[in-house]
Amino acid sequence: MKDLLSIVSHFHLSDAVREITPLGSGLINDTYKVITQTGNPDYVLQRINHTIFQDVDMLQNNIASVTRHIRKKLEERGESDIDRKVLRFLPAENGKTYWFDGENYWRVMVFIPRAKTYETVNPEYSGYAGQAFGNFQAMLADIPDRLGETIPDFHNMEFRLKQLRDAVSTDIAGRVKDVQYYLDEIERRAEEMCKAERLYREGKLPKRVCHCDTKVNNMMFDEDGSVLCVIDLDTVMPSFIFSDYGDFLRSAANTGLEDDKNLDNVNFDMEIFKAFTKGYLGAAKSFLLPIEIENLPYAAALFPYMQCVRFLADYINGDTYYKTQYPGHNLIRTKAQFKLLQSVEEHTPQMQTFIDECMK
Ligand code: GN1
Ligand code: MG
Repeated sequence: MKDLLSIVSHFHLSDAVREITPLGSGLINDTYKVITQTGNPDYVLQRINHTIFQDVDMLQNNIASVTRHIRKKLEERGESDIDRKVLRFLPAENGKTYWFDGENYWRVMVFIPRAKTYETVNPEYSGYAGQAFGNFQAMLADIPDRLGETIPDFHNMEFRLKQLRDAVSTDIAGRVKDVQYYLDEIERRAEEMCKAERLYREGKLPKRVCHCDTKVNNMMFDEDGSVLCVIDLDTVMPSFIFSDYGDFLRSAANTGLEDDKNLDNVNFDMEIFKAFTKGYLGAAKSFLLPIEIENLPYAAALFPYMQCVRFLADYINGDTYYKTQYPGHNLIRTKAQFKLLQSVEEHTPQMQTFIDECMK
């Protein structure tokens, strides 16, 4: 706490600190709530994982562009309560929106009061989330600044497969022998799953500014269930719209946990799918191309697949990327994501029919 206090002292908080406590469940950065004497406002302190986000300056510049642009849009629309609808980062004493303490990078943002995050949502909330991510993409469509790729090739499936294959050939932790079944299942689908990259190279599929981490817990809901804002902006960058559509469904339409040990719990929930898709298309169909819409079921499969590949690669590499809670955690995650993928695959024809109906 003392160390955290001294970090916070480099930012211009409007009030004295009462307490700093851990916050959230992200797998990458460390997050704390900074509770002030008056609570008006409280703040969020984050240690940026700079092994993963290696260009912190670019990262914070991206976030500044995105939040500035969204703030402007909200103001133009005459929205009220704007500080609860877009994140606001505090400058540190060096004038930047982050502080380097010689070892770690830190940032502070204003805590959004009376807002909630969820690990699971019902269909109604999924509908709101669909609209919110559609709107988020729409608002960012005319962002004037060029955003950098904070993690190069982040959602590039060919690159993720290469990472897995490299991990397999090095086999540094001697784990490949235990996961052959999953490796085979992954390879069997590899070509189909790299479709987006091919369409992009052929000039048929665009990249747009996307959020790229649309896990359900990266969204803030107001007390009445409406969506306030999207958080965790570290990965906002040009990508295929599949990123946002697919990753939300991967997390929200899973009837089990991302790391469920009981695979019977893990299935793809069509009610969540329908509500989210309807909300998303309502907000996004005016700018989406037919090829993007046609491939939404592909996107629903791509993200459990990609996450399966990423968790498995990390397992094989000896658990160096994701925070884990117990030995074998990344393998449990791999299995759960694979089960989800299988369930998505079974539902593909139904998804297609539903999307066609929405577009009529
Ligand atoms: C990470 O930080 P968090 O938990 O929101 C990861 C995502 C994964 C997700 C899996 C920068 O997101 O890409 O989908 O874990 N973020 C990064 O739960 O790798
Ligand atoms: Mg997060």
